[in-house]
Amino acid sequence: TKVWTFLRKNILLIFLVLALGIGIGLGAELRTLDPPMSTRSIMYLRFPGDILMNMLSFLIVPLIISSLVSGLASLDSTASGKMGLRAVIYYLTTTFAAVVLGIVLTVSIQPGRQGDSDESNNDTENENKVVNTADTFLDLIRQCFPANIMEMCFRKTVTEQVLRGEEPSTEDGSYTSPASMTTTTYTISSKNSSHKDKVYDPVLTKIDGPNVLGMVVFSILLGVILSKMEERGKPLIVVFETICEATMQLVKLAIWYSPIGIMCLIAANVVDMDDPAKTFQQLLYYFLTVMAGLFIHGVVTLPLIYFLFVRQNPFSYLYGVFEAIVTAIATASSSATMPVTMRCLVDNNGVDNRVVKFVIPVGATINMDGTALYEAVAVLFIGQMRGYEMDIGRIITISITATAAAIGAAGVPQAGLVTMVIVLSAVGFPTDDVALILAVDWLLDRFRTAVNVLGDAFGAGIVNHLSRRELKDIDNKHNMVFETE
Ligand code: DAS
Repeated sequence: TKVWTFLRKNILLIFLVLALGIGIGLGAELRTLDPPMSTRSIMYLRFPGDILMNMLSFLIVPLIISSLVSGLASLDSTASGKMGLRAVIYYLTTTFAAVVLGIVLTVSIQPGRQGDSDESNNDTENENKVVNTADTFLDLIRQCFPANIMEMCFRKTVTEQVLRGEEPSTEDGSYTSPASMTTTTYTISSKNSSHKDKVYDPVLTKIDGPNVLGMVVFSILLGVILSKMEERGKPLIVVFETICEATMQLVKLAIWYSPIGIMCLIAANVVDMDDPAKTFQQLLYYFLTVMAGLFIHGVVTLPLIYFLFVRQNPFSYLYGVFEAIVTAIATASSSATMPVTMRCLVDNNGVDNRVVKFVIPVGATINMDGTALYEAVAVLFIGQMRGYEMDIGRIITISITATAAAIGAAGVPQAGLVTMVIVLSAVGFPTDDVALILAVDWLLDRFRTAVNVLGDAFGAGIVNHLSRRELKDIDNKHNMVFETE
């Protein structure tokens, strides 16, 4: 019976582990087919995975808006202010710690100088492409103030022309700022580009995505205002609470379906990937440096910080969010993983609902430790490989801009690769140089997304612990009102 209870309790986890294993095995098996699988059959193989991606993406807009509005409306302004401050301090310090770790590892391992580096000093005269760092920051702020609520939820941005150095434009003539890549809704496929050809001609695939940053700002403001309106705010708060509850029920559906989707996503990816032996030849040290950094940050630094604050076993906490980690690896998107993260924290880790509703949507949008670490390593690696001079000034610039670029990256696949142009142009490297690391990016993307999600999850636990007194006060106040009624 003990075995039975264990199985029943962990059934979803078991399914997920099986999904991972079967996905990799199936993909590896299908790769050996002769003739190789056609693009069409790979599409069919991926289909159940696409449905999972859609299910999760569908939930993002209602979940972010309803959870932030109802979460903030249920707190008083001192509690939400304190909680917000704690969360922001946590986000910034952990992101910066990740960048520093990345820099230390890259400077000591020197991945760009290992192996045959026939790339060095080639094409140094490449002129810098359009990206202007100041414009990019302005654009980030611009996104916090969406002009149109519909556009905020269904935005499309144009990135293709930006990367190619042309003037951006949209078919309908609406305005798209030159740096809209900061929350790109596109992904770069590495399929047709090989860093050996030194041609950076990204194939950009459209993913329509919401302006999550704008949504977060709007919802926070609305939540705070509603909380101040007392009785008159109540009806609308109840509406948002109900939407939030219902959406969380929908998340359950997606979670139970996720093993099938994850298995197919992984299998299709394994079938579709370029020959690993060839791909990793030159990038092996770079890949290992990023992976080592992600591993140290995710399994040592973050758990340690959690333990220092909360004094509880960080690894059982990590175990509680395992589903979210696997979903992050399969989807490569922290936004898509957000619903799963929220459920795990409430159901498995006992984090207060109000903290989760507040900290996770914001964290999934701006807190990206994995991406920050990766951007720092990637830019330093490019510098080493090309033989550019890396003085302390440049390293400091990298550490600051990598943090900013990670904050600006949207939670969609390979967004970090696109915002890396900010870091590259800040240190004066040709932005075309991202081509050097393109080949392994799809894989690194999955692991950095997992660390991004882990950072949010630990953050929620820490903020929850630090805010326990305020939360209790609010509960007491509610109880008192209830009793006097
Ligand atoms: N894949 C991303 C995420 O969703 C960001 C990135 O590309 O680094 O977290």
